[in-house]
Amino acid sequence: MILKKRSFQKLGAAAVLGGFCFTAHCAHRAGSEYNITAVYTQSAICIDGILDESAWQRAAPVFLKNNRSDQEVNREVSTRVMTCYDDSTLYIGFICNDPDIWTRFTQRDEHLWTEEAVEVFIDVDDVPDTYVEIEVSPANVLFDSYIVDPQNINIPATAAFNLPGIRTAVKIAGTLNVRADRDSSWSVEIAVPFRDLAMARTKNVTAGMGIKVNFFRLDKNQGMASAGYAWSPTHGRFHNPAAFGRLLFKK
Ligand SMILES: [Ca+2]
Ligand SMILES: [Ca+2]
Ligand SMILES: [Ca+2]
Repeated sequence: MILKKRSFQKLGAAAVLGGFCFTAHCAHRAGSEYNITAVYTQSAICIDGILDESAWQRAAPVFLKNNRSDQEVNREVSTRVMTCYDDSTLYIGFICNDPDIWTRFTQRDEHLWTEEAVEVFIDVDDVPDTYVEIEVSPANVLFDSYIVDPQNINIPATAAFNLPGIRTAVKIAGTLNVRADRDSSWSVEIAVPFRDLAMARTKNVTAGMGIKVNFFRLDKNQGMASAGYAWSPTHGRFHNPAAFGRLLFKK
């Protein structure tokens, strides 16, 4: 573990002091027009990659756009993202339309962004340069890291960070890594305990709180150009905290 204990403590303290910031000064950022609401659920979410729980039905989806052009993407490669939460856990769901679903990675913290993946950035302490990055591949391989300097990311050091309680699952409608046929979609469920984000000091979030997040996807299909999709587009590198939108918690 290269991330020092001091950094964890700093993260925890800042999470408490910053209070999952939902204050007026947060709204001045470039991504401030992007809001997504996490609906509260008392019934369990089964992390199986199938978004059939009632909470997902109640959660209003957001759609990812082309990260460079800001344009909506074609339906065959469109991406929906939904969020919900309970007293202990934040849940993030992706549904990715995809005619060609593939990935070669098999091990945690491999460089998923060079192939196909969905990504979630979560700024838990309202310090713009520090945030958690989560990626999941179509084979349900996880990359999790804690970014401390978005302009100069030391990948081995940041990837040494692990969210101890994270659970992920992927369900594929199609054939993974069979590239001659035509696939339909892959869906992802991610469960992140709040205690992993706030380092055991902030155990619960409450309605009215907000945290800054962004969602991305990398897609490379046979016969099509490589594409990066974003909720709040950065028009370049994904690592642009100024573009983060806001995740609001509603009971
Ligand atoms: Ca499920
Ligand atoms: Ca694809
Ligand atoms: Ca990691």
